[in-house]
This record gives sequence, structure tokens and C-alpha cells, in this order.
Amino acid sequence: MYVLHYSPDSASMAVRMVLEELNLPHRLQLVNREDGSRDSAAYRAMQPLGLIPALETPEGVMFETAAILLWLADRHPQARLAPAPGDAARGDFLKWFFYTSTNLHPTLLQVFYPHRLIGPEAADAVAQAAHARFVSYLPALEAAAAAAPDWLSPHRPTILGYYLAMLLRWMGSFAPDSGLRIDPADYPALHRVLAALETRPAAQSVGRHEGLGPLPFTAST
Ligand SMILES: N[C@@H](CCC(=O)N[C@@H](CS)C(=O)NCC(=O)O)C(=O)O
Repeated sequence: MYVLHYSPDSASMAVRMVLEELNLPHRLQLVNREDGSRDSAAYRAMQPLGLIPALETPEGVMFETAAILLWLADRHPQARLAPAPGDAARGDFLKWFFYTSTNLHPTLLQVFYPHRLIGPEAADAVAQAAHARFVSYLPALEAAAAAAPDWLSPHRPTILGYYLAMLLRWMGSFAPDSGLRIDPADYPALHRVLAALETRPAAQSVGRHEGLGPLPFTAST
């Protein structure tokens, strides 16, 4: 039995959707982000930085969203949520999956939490700069998605699709006058992936439980 340490509308969301997508029995363990439980020795033993998510598996604890998603896809290859090792498309998929986890995700965190990097006097400038960098990453991804490869397509769910959908949901959540909002409709191929994914039972079910609204990925448009 998997145990997902989660918090609503946090990075556990994509993992939870993929667990649902794979119909894997799992228990949810809410991590309270306010009461310091992320800093407990027990939680740090699972996730050394105290971040969400962590996934307990029969073979040990997994952490880092991208690692968990890839591990799940590889463990359950019949669902084809990612090209399997040995598949000719594996290389292309890996490039864009790591592009997302090493560029988009950390940069997004700087947009949301600039004060973790710098004092209040420069926090706004850091957020704006990180936003510009995040935007600069999107045209290449949009071009990759335009070819609707099996690993990022509106025709099938994939771990890269869920990962990107989550990140773009958050970037779409800023107020229009903040200068930080990204409208996924500006990226039509990616938008098609998000619009298809958000209708899936897995996304809808998690969306209901976590209060993400009826269109969890494109509502900002
Ligand atoms: N690189 C980590 C980042 C995870 C992360 O930043 N999680 C956020 C939630 S979205 C978190 O735990 N933040 C702690 C907090 O509440 O401040 C991963 O991909 O798992």
C-alpha cells in the first residue's frame, strides 16, 4: 500500500492524480504546513528538506516530485504514462521531463517564495525576474508539445502532462495585475494538453477533494 504525504494544491497534487490514474490503492497522510510537522525528525527521515510530497512505497520512501512520477510510471508500464526504458521515444521524453523538473519547477518556487532567497526589499524584483525566466522556458516546450508526441499529447495522460499542468495551474493563479500571471491559453499546444487532462476522472476526483475547482488546470483562462 502506498502512503502519500500530501497537502491540498501542493506538489503532491500531480503524484496523487497519477496514483488515481493508475488505480493504485493508497492512503493519504495530510502534512500540516503550519504546525512544524514538516520539520519533525520522522518527516525529515522521509524527505530530508521537509518538503511535500513524500511517497511511502513497499520498497522504501520516494521523494522529489519528478522522481516519484517517473518511478510510478516505470513501475506501472502498462499505463504508458511515460515511454518505457528501451522505447525509442524515451530520450526525448526524458529531456523534456528533466527540462521541466530542473528549470520550470525551481524557478516557479522563486516566483512564489522570493523572500526565501533575499530580503523584503528585493523580493519583488526576484519574483519578477524569476517569472521572466519561467516565461522564457515555455516557447521550447510549446514547440515540443505542438507535435503531440505520445509523452505530451492531448490524446493520452502522461506524467509530463500532469507535472506541467500542475505548474501552469499555479502560474495561472496570480492576479492579472501582479505581473506574475501566465495564461496557459497563450500556449495553445500546452493548453490542449491541460484541457484534456483536467477532464479525466483522476484529475476531477483529486480536484474535488482538494478544492481545485471544476477546471483545475485552465480555469485562469
Ligand atoms: N523539489 C521538490 C519541491 C517540493 C516543494 O517545494 N514542495 C512545497 C509544496 S508545493 C513544500 O513542501 N513547501 C513547504 C512549505 O509549505 O513551505 C519536489 O519536487 O518535490
